[in-house]
Amino acid sequence: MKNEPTYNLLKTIDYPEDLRRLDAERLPDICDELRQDIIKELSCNPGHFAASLGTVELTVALHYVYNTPYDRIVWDVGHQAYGHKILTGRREAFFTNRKLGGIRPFPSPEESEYDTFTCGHASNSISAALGMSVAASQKGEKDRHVVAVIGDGSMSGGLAFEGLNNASTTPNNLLIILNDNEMAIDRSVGGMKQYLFNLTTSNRYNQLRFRASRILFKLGILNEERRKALIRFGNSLKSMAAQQQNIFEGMNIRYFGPIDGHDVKNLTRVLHDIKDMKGPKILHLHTTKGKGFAPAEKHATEWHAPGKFDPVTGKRFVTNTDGMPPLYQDVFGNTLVELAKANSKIVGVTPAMPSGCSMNILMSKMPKRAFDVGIAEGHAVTFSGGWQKTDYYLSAISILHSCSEPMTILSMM
Ligand SMILES: Cc1ncc(C[n+]2csc(CCOP(=O)(O)OP(=O)(O)O)c2C)c(N)n1
Repeated sequence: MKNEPTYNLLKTIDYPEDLRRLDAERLPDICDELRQDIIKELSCNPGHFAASLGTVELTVALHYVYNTPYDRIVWDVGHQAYGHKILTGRREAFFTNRKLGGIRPFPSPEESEYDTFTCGHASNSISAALGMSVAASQKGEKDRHVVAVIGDGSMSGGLAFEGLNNASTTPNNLLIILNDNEMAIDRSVGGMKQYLFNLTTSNRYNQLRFRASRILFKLGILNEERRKALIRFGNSLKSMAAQQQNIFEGMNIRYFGPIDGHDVKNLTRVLHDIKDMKGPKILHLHTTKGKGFAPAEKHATEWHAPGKFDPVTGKRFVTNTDGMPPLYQDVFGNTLVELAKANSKIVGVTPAMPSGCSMNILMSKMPKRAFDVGIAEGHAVTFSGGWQKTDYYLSAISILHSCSEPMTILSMM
């Protein structure tokens, strides 16, 4: 953090149309000022921090390339959208974030026409955006673009797969942006995370292919009709090289990336290039949660929602809890360990909230008896039900975490 942040450029941006008037060369400066603004505001008025730092360049690029609010951006969860709020008419009001009568922490259509869907729930952006995209084509709004922004953690949720499944066969022009920082609140888990990691390793192939198709489009050699045949050819080549089929392209969803989600100028160029391509598309970005604030980059889980902190040193101001009751989640986490010690048939299951519900205590003490199953509440409950039906484990505990209140299910205790 610079000691004296200045917002010379940012203060000229009240709405995205002001941003769109800027020369693309100025975008890195805007990103810098936006990031400093988020850091400064959040240091004294706490909220979700690391996720919004990781989407600064994406936010600027989206509002620069797309004609918002006519074009629609759907944020998954919405905890990464502070930059979006600041650029869409709420810069002056941002200090009231999360305060009584102030602006809301997550996007909300009741607050702004730029907020296209009420956020909070993970994994629903693809479905919501697909609905908007299909409705737009049915209404003949050929020029209206719809973009869903989803994190790699939220991509592990069943609802995201339901959306992809539907997007693959229902005619639409949706763009899905996969914001892959390898983190949910804790580290991302599961096969999707591993799959995305493997895609990264074939990065060079993807970039070459993307550049080649851009040139072919520009030369008029590649058009929409030839595109599908070429994708299939490209897919076969890539699948052969990686000995693995691209899941998205296998579902007829054109895949681009992975590219650096912090290179705002390149990101803007890529968005321009793919904006008007027909059919569903996915753009895979690599980002760093907490980008631009060293302590948050290093410890993204702690800095997911860190409370107040010193914006220069990064020292967090821990509230004095003397005389206060313990946190609900800590009572839960410690009690779970006590119960598990007393009853060997108890296991813990959490849908991507090990630190949020303090099941990480059980995870560190009895790693074989605690499971993070990803952002997948329905699966968590049914998985626990499966345990409960075996002869070995008559009891299972699963935790549902919906934003702030952990809910405990004790089955067959
Ligand atoms: C259905 C549901 N389950 C759990 C949560 C709690 N939660 C909020 S953010 C988050 C992590 C999201 O990770 P990702 O999508 O990768 O976004 P990132 O934080 O990395 O930007 C979780 C689990 C939620 N909001 N909704």
